[in-house]
This record gives sequence, C-alpha cells and structure tokens, in this order.
Amino acid sequence: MCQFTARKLHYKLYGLYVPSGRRDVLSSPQILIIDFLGYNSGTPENMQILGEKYSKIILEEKLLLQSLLAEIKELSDKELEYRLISVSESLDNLFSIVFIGEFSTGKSSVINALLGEEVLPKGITPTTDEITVIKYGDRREEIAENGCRVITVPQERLKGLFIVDTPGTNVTIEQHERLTQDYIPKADIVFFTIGAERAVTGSEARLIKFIKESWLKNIVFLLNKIDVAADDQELGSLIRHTRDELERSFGVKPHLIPVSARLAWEGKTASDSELLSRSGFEALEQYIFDTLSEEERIRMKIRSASEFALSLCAETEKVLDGHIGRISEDMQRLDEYGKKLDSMKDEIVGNASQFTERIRSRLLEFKTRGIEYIDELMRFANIFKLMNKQKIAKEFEYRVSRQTVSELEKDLDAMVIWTEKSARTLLDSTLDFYNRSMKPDISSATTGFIYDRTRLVDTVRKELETKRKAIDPATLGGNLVDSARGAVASVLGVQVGSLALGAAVVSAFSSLLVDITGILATVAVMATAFAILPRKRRDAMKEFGSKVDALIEEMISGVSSQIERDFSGIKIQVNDSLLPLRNFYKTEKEKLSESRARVNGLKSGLGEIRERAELKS
Ligand SMILES: Nc1nc2c(ncn2[C@@H]2O[C@H](COP(=O)(O)OP(=O)(O)OP(=O)(O)O)[C@@H](O)[C@H]2O)c(=O)[nH]1
Ligand SMILES: [Mg+2]
Repeated sequence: MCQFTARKLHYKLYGLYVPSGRRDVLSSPQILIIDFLGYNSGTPENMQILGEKYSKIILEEKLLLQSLLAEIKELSDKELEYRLISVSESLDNLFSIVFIGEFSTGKSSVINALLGEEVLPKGITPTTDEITVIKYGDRREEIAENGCRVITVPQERLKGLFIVDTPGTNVTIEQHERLTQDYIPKADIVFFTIGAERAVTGSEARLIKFIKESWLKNIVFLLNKIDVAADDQELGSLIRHTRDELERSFGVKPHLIPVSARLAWEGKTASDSELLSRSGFEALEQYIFDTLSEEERIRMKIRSASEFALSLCAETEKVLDGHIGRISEDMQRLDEYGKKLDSMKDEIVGNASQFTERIRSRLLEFKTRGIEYIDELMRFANIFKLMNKQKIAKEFEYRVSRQTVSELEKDLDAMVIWTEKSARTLLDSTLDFYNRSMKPDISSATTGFIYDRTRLVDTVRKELETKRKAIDPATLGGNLVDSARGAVASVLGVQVGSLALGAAVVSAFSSLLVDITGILATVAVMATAFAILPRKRRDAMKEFGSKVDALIEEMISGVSSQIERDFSGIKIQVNDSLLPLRNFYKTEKEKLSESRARVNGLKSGLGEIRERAELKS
C-alpha cells in the first residue's frame, strides 16, 4: 500500500479510509477510537510485526496524538493539523527510508547497488521522474498504487521496510514542493545523498535544514561516488571536509557514510569482495539491516513521533499563548477605552457648568435689578402709577428684563451648540479610538479564534457606527431647552410651549410683578396705602427674590441633570456595543487557557512514551 500521496493525507486519518465527499466524519472521535483499537481494516501493516509492548505504546501514543489533534483543530491551524496528521500516519506505515538529494548524486544507483539488482533507471541527466517505492513482494513487479510507482522485490530483508527513491530536488519547483510536502513528512529516516565530486550546495544546505528543523527527521548523509578520489589520502580529506562542512552548517556531528554505488555494483556483480569493501556498502548495509533492527525501527518511529509531537505541542502552546496574549492586549485596550469614555463624559458634564454658572449670574443680575425696581416703585409717591398695571409691566420689561431676555437666549443657544458639538466629538472620537486600537486581522482562516475575533471586531465597529448615526445631537440640544422650559413651568406656573425661553421668563415675571403690586389697585386700599406700603414692598421684594432663586436652582439642576442623562446614555450605548466583544474574550480566554493546560498534560504523556520507547525489551 503506497502511503506517499498528498491526496491521501487528507482523506485518511490513522489508517482509516474516508471517501473524499465525507471528510466531515474525520471530526468524529468515535471513528478515530475504533481505528486506534485496531478494528479497522486499514490497520497498519507494521502492527503485525510489533511486539505487544510496542503495539501498546503506539496505541497510547496515537491516543495522545488524537487529543492533540482535537486541540489543534480548535485552533483551525491547517499547517499544524497537516503536520500532526503526517506524523500520526507515519506511525501506521512501514519503516520508510527515503533517499533525497540533488539530481545525479546517485540515489537510484545506491538503491540498485543495495538490492544488487537493476531495479531503478539511472543516468547522467535528471532521470528519476517519479517517486518510487520499493517494498517486499513475492515477485518482482511494478505496479501503480494511488498515483505512486511501487516496485515489489522478492528479498526477505525488505520485509517491514519501504525504500523510497525520489527525483532530484533541484529539478523543478513542483517536484521540490511535492517532496517537501508529501515525502519528507512520511520518512522515518532520510538518506541525504551528496555527490563526492562537488561541495555541498546552498540549496542542499537549505533542504537539510528544512528536514532537520521543520520535521525533526533523522538524517544519514551518504557521501556517494567516493571512487572519484584518486587515493586514500584524497578520500580521507574529502570525507573530513564534508563532515566539517555539515557540522559547521548544522551544529551537530553528522552521521556520514561514505559510499560508492559504482564500486558496490561492480563488486556485487563481479563477486569482487575487494571492490565491495572499498565501496563502503558493508557499513551502509549493516546500518540498514542490522543496526536498524526490527525493534530499533519501531523504537525510532515511536521516538521520532513523540519528539515531533512534542515540538508540535510547543508550537500549539505558542499559538495559544499568542491568542491569550492578544486577548489581554485587546481587553487592556477596551479598558483604556472605557476609562477614556468615562473621562470624556465627566469632562463634558463638568464643562457644562460654564453655561449653568453664566445662567446663574444672568438671573442673579435680573434679581438685583428687579428688587431695585420694586424698591423704587412701591413708594407712596408712585401710588397712581401702581394702579396702572400696563405701565408697570412695560417699565419692568424695559428697565429690568429686556437685557436678561437677550442674554439668556444667547446663553441657551450657546449651550445647545456646545452640547451638540460635544456629543458629536464623543461619538466620533470613541469610534476613532476603536478603529485605531481594534484592528481586524488579515487571515485566510474561515474558522477559529482569529477569524471569530476579526468578525466580531467588525460587527462591533458597524454597531458603533449605527449608534453614531442613531444618536442625533440636535435632539440632545432640544432636550436641554425643554428642561429649561420645564424649570420655568414648575417655578412660575407658565407653560412655555414653543415660545422663546427668555421672553417666557420675562413675561412670567411681569405678571408676577403685576400680581404682587396689584394689591394697591383699589381706592379702599389707597387710603391705607401709606401704612401698608413698606410691608408690602418688603414682601414683594422677598417674593420676587425667592422666585428668581427658585428658578435659578430649578433651571440649573434641570439642565445639568439633562446633560448628565444624555451623556451617560451615550456612554451606556457605546459600552453596550462593546459587550459582545468583551463576552467573547472572556469565554475564549477560559477556553484557550484550558486547552493550554491540556496540551501541557499531553507533553508529559508524550515525554513518558519517548522514555518508555528507550527501554529495550
Ligand atoms: N563515479 C560514480 N558515478 C556514479 C556513482 N553512483 C552513480 N553514479 C553516476 O551518477 C549518475 C547519476 O546516477 P543516478 O543514480 O541516476 O543519480 P540520481 O541521484 O538517481 O539522479 P536523479 O534520479 O536524476 O535525481 C549516473 O551516471 C551514475 O552512473 C558512483 O558511486 N560513482
Ligand atoms: Mg534517480
């Protein structure tokens, strides 16, 4: 069974074949568990040759991988998912030795020489054009399996092994991509073949780095074509040089086997032990067929799967930490935003006092002028004037209230304009702050935290924009005028209606004045006027003063509390819009932290499996 196709990677999980149209079932945990327990027909071939001990370890390891997969799936990280599935699949496959290297380094020749049969074509130009899997079979046969070329060879020692020949990595980008995506992930060991006739190239070094660092694969370097060395001395320095170069590049001592496929082939075909010994193939064959014993291969599989899964755990934790960090940052921004909103609102409400205080001083001046006027008016000398209500009203308007009328109108107009402007500023600057601090992510993901966050950030922005449109600053200005009118109505008992406020106040006070002076407007009273006038004057001054004071208090408290209400309302609406985002962060943070704790637990499980695989039976 060829396991080396990218397509298959997506269709198959843990040895279970799932039709392409039913990939949704892959998320079903039951299916995975059934497969783990080995009831599935796709049970790995190598299970048959595993001892009970290793079968158990592999089973446990796969359960851990399954749990890790569940965590990764939640993150919707396709790359991590793909890598985890690859490692899990490689546990199901036979032990795979994958030959990788640039073209004409002798990969196919080495495999032919190993087998002692011309199984693969070789040549000086790019020759291998397709991945070729060599495995044990009753007879020599070439078959196509799932888009792979498979050659079966009846050699007992191939049992339990896949030997994989690949096209030169530098032939085409497409080949290179297939190799890196499909074949390297499945390799249990990579035989990186270098031609001795030239130095290690930059592209070779990059590929080695990728195999080692991205996939943590075991690499054995085959320095092929050592027959090009003129003598033992040149051969020695060639090997030393390559070893040093690899060590310098990758920081670790390379496992290097110097070979000559040509000498091995000639040695084998001519039964020339001298050539065979010079070919270095004895060491190579000993490594493949003895050192990599059946048990060692299984142990290596378990070990590298654990190591790789551990590195995926670390990457998963990194992604989780990134998300958790992101939430904290965003929450901090939202808190800052809340504080900013509070302080802006408080500032606006505080600034309203400049207007209310001006209203107070206008009305206090009005009060002073009014009292002076009453004091002057309610004298015995004015006894006839006091009987002329119209004249008094006119005079009062002219001397006391005319100035207040226009001042009060102007003050109220200014306050309305200021309120509208403040409301607009509050709404615009909150939206602006939001847009600057809550940036949506650019990601192709269609599920997961980043996708959900971006969607929600966008929804909240739209909601804030809708709110901004819905809150009409002109309505707020209108509310303010209404509250001032309400104060007049409650203190002076006049329904102001749509009348200009200043005029209303003045007319109300004019009639108040007429009322309090009107007591003298009868002949009978006139007779006693001399006696009662001082008291009446005092009473009138007092009543006028206290009415103006009451108006001042009512008007200021009415207007102030209206402003407080309006701007608190805006604040509540803005905070309400942010609520879905806050709630999302709260639940996500819990979810992600729990997942992080679970991944941490999986790490100890995988570490333990790795240690158990170290103990030889
Ligand atoms: N001198 C010498 N030549 C070798 C040796 N091994 C292979 N060659 C030659 O190198 C050339 C390439 O050999 P292949 O086995 O086709 O190399 P490959 O790496 O499979 O090449 P591609 O399939 O194209 O990637 C052929 O001409 C071989 O005869 C060797 O050990 N010594
Ligand atoms: Mg080849």
